[in-house]
Amino acid sequence: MSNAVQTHSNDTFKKRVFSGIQPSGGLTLGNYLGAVKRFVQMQQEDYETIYCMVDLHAITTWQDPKKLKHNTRELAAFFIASGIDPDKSILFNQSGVSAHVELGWVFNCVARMGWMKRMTQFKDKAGKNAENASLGLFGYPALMAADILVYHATHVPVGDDQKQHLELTRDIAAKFNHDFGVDFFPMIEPVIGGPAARVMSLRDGSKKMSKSDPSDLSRINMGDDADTIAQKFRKAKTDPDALPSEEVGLEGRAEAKNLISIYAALGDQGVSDILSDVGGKQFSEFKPMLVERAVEKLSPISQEMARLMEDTSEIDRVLAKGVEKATAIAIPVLKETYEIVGILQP
Ligand code: AQP
Repeated sequence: MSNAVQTHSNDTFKKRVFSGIQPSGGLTLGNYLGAVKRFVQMQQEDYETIYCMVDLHAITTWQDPKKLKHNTRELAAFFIASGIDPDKSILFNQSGVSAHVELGWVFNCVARMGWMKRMTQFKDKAGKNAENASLGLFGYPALMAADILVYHATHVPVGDDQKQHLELTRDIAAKFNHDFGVDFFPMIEPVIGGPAARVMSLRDGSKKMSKSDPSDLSRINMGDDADTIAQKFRKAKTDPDALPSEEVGLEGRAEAKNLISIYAALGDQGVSDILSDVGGKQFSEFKPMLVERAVEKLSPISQEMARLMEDTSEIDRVLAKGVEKATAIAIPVLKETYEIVGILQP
């Protein structure tokens, strides 16, 4: 490798998507509508797509070693069953490509403590006992920046909760480029939006639907059967009023807005189109429509996940191939980064 530092102009980066999900057990409708459904759409568009099971992120909070491998394979099954085609997208687990951690270390040295301290996800996850949180949880966003930038990815589809981490990724790329006088890392474009950018709890419309919520009734899990889905939507919190015909009528009605948004996202429709159809209906009429649509959409995914998990050798083959393809992109970026930083590579 030459000693010359290679630079890039921002518009010469290939259109490349990167995103990941933690195999921390339990997948929700929020992960599907907020993330994976968009991953599948972007795979069909004009992008090279790279999707990752971020197992090293998962261990920033305690993971049972007896379950982590199972959860990683199950997450791969979820990706594939939802429509990620391993021949079109690169699908792999993060720990298989050690360049993530190496670039993550460089970014630990670029990111500032003050930036990290502002991260609301750290504050939420660490809770009141931040002194006892792992150093990994604190440094999570620097590793996340490395996950993305080690592929020179340009677009990152995520749910709304990840917005702040993506802003930090841009800050890290900008500071690196500035400090070393290069134009090496791209300014990523977050891809966030649509009716399901933030799917809320079915029990409390002010909280994100989340796998770690103590109430199972708060979420739809990707493995829930039709009866369970029906029961959870039946019990979902609502208000006594009829549904409005226009979006403005959802203001101040977080639970109603959430159920309508889920219905819209499941059917690839806009919220206003839905409201022009269902405006005036009571929840007792609307909820069965929601159940029908959710079961129709989610049951085939659950069934395919179960099939893939019967013999996991197919998943393991896909991931091994994914690691190979991802490594081929990541290593040159890492080497060039070391070159820029001045690290000796004998
Ligand atoms: N409720 C949600 N609405 C929209 N998008 C969501 N995502 C997660 N929940 C929602 C998106 O899914 C992707 C993977 O997220 P992750 O691996 O970071 O999982 P998470 O955010 O940790 O998921 P949970 O369920 O919220 O876990 P806990 O309870 O542990 O915090 C991301 O793109 C995320 O935006």
